[in-house]
Amino acid sequence: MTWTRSPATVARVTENPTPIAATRERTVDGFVREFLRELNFGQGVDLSRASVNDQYLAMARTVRHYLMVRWLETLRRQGELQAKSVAYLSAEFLLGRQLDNALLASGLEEIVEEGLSSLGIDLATLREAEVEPGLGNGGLGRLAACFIDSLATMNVPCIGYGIRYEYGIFQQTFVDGWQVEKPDDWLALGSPWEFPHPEAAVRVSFGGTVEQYQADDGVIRRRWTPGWSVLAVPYNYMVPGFENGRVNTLRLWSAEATHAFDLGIFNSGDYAEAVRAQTFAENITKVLYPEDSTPQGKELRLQQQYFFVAASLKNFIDEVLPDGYDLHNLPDRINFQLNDTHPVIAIPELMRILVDEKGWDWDDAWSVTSKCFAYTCHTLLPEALEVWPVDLLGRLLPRHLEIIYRINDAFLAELRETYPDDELRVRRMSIIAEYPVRAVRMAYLATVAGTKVNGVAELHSQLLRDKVLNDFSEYYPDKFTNVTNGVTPRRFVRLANPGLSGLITEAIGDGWITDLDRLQGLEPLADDSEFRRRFREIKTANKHRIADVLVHRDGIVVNPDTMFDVMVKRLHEYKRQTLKLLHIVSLYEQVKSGKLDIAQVTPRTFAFGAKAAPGYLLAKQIIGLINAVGRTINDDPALEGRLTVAFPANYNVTLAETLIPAADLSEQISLAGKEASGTGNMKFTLNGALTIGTDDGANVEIRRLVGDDHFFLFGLTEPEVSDLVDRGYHPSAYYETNADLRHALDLIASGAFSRGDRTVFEPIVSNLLHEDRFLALADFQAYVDAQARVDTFYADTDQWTRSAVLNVARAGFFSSDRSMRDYIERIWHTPPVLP
Ligand code: 26W
Repeated sequence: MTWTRSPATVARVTENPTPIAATRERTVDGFVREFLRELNFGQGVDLSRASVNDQYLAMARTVRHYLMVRWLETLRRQGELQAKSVAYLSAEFLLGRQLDNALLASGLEEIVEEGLSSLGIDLATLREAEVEPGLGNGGLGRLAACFIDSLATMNVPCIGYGIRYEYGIFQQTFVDGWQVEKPDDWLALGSPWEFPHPEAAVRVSFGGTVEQYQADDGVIRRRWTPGWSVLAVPYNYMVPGFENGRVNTLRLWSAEATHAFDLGIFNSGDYAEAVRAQTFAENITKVLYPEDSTPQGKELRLQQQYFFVAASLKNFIDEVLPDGYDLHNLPDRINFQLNDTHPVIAIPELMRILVDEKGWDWDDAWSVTSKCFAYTCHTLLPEALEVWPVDLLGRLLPRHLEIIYRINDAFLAELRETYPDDELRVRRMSIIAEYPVRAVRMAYLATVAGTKVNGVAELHSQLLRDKVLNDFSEYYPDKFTNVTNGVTPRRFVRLANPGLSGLITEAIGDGWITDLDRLQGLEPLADDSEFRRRFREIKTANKHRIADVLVHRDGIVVNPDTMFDVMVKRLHEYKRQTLKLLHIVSLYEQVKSGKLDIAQVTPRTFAFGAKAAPGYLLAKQIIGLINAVGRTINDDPALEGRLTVAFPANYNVTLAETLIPAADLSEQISLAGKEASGTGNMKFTLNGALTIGTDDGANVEIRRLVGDDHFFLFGLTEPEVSDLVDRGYHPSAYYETNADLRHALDLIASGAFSRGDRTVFEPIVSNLLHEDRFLALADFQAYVDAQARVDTFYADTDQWTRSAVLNVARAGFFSSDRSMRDYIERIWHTPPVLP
């Protein structure tokens, strides 16, 4: 990559004019002193009385002090340089625990471990005290967290802007095998990683009316008089680069009542109403919506979106840019990256600021606005594309709706010039849908206004161009591009898999941590039997580690001497957890009916992790069924302990970090053409699991890179799926003709897993037989055959391990550092700023 080296593209810093505060003493004694000071003066306890939580909070604050000088320095230099930056706008940042990452980035791991141990404190115990900030649903939120980690590590100026939900993604519990949600009170015991700045709060307004007036310059303008407003209070988080001295900022907004709002009511003497108003304001950031594919069209969600986006734009323009900055140059200074459509309301908001507040001409404002945004789409499911009914939008943001209409009018006029005889096409492309209700299509707005639109894997980007946004890709061929997702190797290899990291570093040095392509250096070692032995030893140790966690965390007993076959992701029909379940049920049925000798069955631990959206009933039933099948199988002596189903509750980033490194087999079995990319698939590959997967999302690229011989491909391809659906898909035909499938489904329907009650899982069976939107039955046999290939392959341990090593060696492409390079080259054009 030339840009990393070419000095011409690198902004240079002039001599530092102000003295930098002295760095903290990076010695064990220095750390111990700082830690005890924090414990005494920060927590107000002495060591003998400190609880684990006291110790954790004191340590976290000590560690962040070490990063503070770097953070201040980064901010100061950024203020001086005014280099082009990325503002990553995302309604979700699924950060995971912060402590280990901060220790790693600052190079303090050993000092802290030693220092604590000299005080008789075990670092591992303190680690466990951290409650992860679960401010995201799944892939999209975790991707945002990986991206900001990579940008900091690559010295690229970036601000993450998002929402500080008081309650993150719900805690999943199982009651009799059924999902029961509990609120995620992650702030209850204190949150040492955030820096609140109430003095920097900004006002965000909603509702009200719009009127026409003649301005002083004689021009007719529109004036928005909002009906109510709230305060947005920023909470800053450090985003430390890996051992490079850079600390970027993540700014999450929290809603509070404004004074004016309180006072007006308070003065009227209605104290209870004043308090109600406060609660109303704070509701905006109270809770993360737990739907990760079907937008509910809830007003509060639109409030959240506008709230964080309006606060972020204002913050950037008023605080980050220097006084008197000429906003005509904004596109040279910033790129607002829209993480899916959730922040797309930022587009009319910038237009409103320029036209209404700054008094610009519409055309000038559009010319700047249409150069500042780029849009990433993360889905292919039509039901996941956000639309906002104009009723709702007009009530909440009347001026923004007007602006959207005007953008659309101009766009449609332009289209009619290009397609004078194709009114049908023009209507198809309208930003405003007319049916079933008049509504704004946020993806279309983002496409019209953005400089670029990207999908998140090659296949996904191609399907966006050819299907979902086909008219737009014909009209704007140059706007469309691909950036394949990636994951940060710091968190998901270096921290999550210390054993493997040590082995890799021993073999090729530690450069891979920031240059993951170097993993290629492991390739020859796949043929080295001693290396394979150690690789296997590490995998086994990782299985013991997760086995330990599962016993203590969930009371689940697993056997580390089995194949770990893992499927962890949100529960969704398109991801097809039921397909894996049918394979398990079929194996069980065949053993019970005597068709299969249990001694012939490869011992496996089938692990699941999945949260269902609380309102997604079928998904919740599938969870109930997995647990029911698990109970039956785990308790059946006929299986001689050879098959175990492990479904720990509340899968989250923390659990992923111990579960993924223990996996032998990675299940990536979505229906082809439905999973935009997947990022779990990449984490497994990097940790030496082999994939059983369809030709979907980033699986396509994983398979191409690791090679067909080291990947278990099965199932219909996307064109085959389209074909079959066009011809008419009849799932019952598979049931009729495939005896194994029929027996498995019949066993579920018989009540065998529900104490004889045939009604409990009837909806799942009947859905599969009569609807099966995601063609699980069509792919069943291919999947079972692929699993048989897995068994045969696994029986040859050396062969399997060799493939696992090659998976790691060939997966360097899936670093989020590479994704960031692609965004920089194809979309942002933001050079790194060298220290
Ligand atoms: C409620 C509305 C809604 C709709 C879609 C909320 C959230 C979404 C997201 C786009 C869902 C999501 O997380 N998509 C996932 O994004 C990952 C990162 O790009 C991909 O790897 C996954 O394939 C994709 O499902």
